[in-house]
Amino acid sequence: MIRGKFITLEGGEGVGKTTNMKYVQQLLENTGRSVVVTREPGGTGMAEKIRDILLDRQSEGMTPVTELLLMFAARSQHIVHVIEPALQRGQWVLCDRFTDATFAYQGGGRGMDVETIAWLEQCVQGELRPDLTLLLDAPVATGMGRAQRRGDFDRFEQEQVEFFERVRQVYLQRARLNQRRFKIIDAAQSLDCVQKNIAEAIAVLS
Ligand code: Z5A
Repeated sequence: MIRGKFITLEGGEGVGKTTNMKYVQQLLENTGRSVVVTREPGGTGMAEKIRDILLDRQSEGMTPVTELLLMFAARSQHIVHVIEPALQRGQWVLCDRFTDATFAYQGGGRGMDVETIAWLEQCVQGELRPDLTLLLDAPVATGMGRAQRRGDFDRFEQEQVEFFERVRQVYLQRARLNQRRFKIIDAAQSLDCVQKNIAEAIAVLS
């Protein structure tokens, strides 16, 4: 059995990850792939409960350490019960956010130590890394403007512009350091242009 590929969508708030997940799924299925679509934090019953705690505005006193550990606790469940079995069955896994988000949000946003995050990454994931990461990148104001039209903010969406600027810079820095894995998509463009760029990136992989 040929192992499947692991594709992640990343980016700041409101850049269009959710909008484009279906499109990427369709592209892959059109080439005959069996695709498992999932998200982080979440993707299993227990991990979705952890997601609820992480996003709940009532969890206001949550410390950055708790937040970081909960992200990796959810990820451990997700990898063992969903991601790894699917890849071993030869399915392709398409995930809305993964560990790059932890480096960006907990590292960049909250200022947690990068080496600690890298250590947790190794403990929880072993050698597992995405084969392709589509980084949807747009100015923070563009993404926040789109997300705000939706109303109803979760615990992360209450953060200030400076927080999301740091998140964006860490994403871009990681993309520069891992050019073979990352494809940066200009998400400020029209949806048609964004999807054309996504299709080109996916074509290289398949
Ligand atoms: N988090 C973390 O801190 N650490 C971690 O390790 C992980 C996650 C894994 C939940 O993520 C939170 O978890 C997240 C980071 C944290 N918090 N934040 N912020 P999430 O992925 O569930 O939530 P999100 O990032 O806030 O997603 P979002 O706001 O739903 O953004 P999106 O999915 O990228 O955007 P969208 O819903 O597809 O699009 C937003 C609107 O823009 C919508 O009306 C679209 O129709 C519109 N749109 C999309 N593309 C375009 C274009 N090209 N032009 C015009 N309009 C567009």
